[in-house]
Amino acid sequence: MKQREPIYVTQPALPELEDFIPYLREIWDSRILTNGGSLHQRLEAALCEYLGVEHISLFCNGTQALITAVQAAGLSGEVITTPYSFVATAHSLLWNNLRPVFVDIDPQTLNLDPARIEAAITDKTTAIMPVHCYGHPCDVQAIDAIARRHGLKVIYDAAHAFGVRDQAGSLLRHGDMAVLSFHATKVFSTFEGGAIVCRDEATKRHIDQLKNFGLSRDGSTVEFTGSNGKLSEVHAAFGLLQLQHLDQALDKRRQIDQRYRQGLAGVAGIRCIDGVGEALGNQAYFPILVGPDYPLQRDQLFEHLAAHGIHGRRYFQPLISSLPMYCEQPSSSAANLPVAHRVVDQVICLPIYPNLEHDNVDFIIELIAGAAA
Ligand code: T4K
Repeated sequence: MKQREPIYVTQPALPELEDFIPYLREIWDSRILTNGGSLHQRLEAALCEYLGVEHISLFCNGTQALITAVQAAGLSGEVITTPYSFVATAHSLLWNNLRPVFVDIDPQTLNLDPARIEAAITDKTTAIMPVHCYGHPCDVQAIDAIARRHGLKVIYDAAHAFGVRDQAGSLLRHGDMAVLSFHATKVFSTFEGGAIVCRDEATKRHIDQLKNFGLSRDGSTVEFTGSNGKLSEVHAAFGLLQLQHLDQALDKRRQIDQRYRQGLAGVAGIRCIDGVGEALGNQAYFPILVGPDYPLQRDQLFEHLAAHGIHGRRYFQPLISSLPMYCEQPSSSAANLPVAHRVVDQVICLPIYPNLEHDNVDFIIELIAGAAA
């Protein structure tokens, strides 16, 4: 068998290094390195246009953006969220002294199950924080309707959902705010980075102050207990350059996604996750569920792939609700979260990234199908 380089769950698509130099020269010439310089402003404008949203505030990472979004929303008490996500989702609540209340996920979308949300609402609930997991849309209509009925805010953790559209436009236009991650492992990256998409200029101004220590706009005083969430000019420059290549990168992801789906379609016990209500996906992840009809258990398949140099990930194991700082809460009980517990024992995210060669995709498909044969 041909010797292959190890293949990881993702790999950033980098532009030519030479193309980055003019941006660096601009920074060297201006000597403005951070604090909302011109590249930062250009990236905000470019992202508003690319994503089809009106107000965006850039951040140094998605976690700080989430923490600040929650702070800007002025929440108290309890926030309903999903156990099936990266830990940053719930951590952003703890950082704001809020109690996450975990609600189970929908078995089809793996997103917060709207049918279970209302039973978890108490007189302390002030918001819902759903996650568009793997970039696939939550049931935004149902969630937004519940929020309106109960006077709750909605902050979407849209860390995976860059560029995803539903029938009417950007998925990011739902809820009071939507939070993006531009981490190296995301479809659009600024090395580290993130953003809050919000609905009006006043909220954006407030967020811009919160990410800048709470300083007043003229810098003469401090109005809020803000933090430092700013994105530097070098990061913004990389974002501007990445954006030029993004459509091409997304096309390559789509081809790989299609290849996996076709190749795995006939393999009993393997289920590929579809984006429900998605007009345009971003193919950020390729999760499969290894069901009881497959001859190997999930961990056996995971090890089988790893033995052949294919390093998928079991995102999102362990469930957030199983982690030490969350597991004592009543909503964390396994009985409250049966779907999340089942899915987290079945999932493998297979490698997907723009430069993943098609023969490697075929090799991964063969390994999965071959083990079933
Ligand atoms: N909300 C959700 C739903 C999230 O998924 C995340 C982050 C956040 C909020 C918070 O956003 P940020 O604060 O991160 O902006 C990764 C990422 O660190 C994290 O951003 C991401 N979610 C999470 C799902 O995955 P790890 O620990 O799995 O990453 P790591 O370093 O093991 O990378 C995975 C693979 O990617 C490596 O095996 C190789 C490859 N890789 C990675 C990096 C960092 C590269 O090729 N180059 C790289 O620079 O957490």
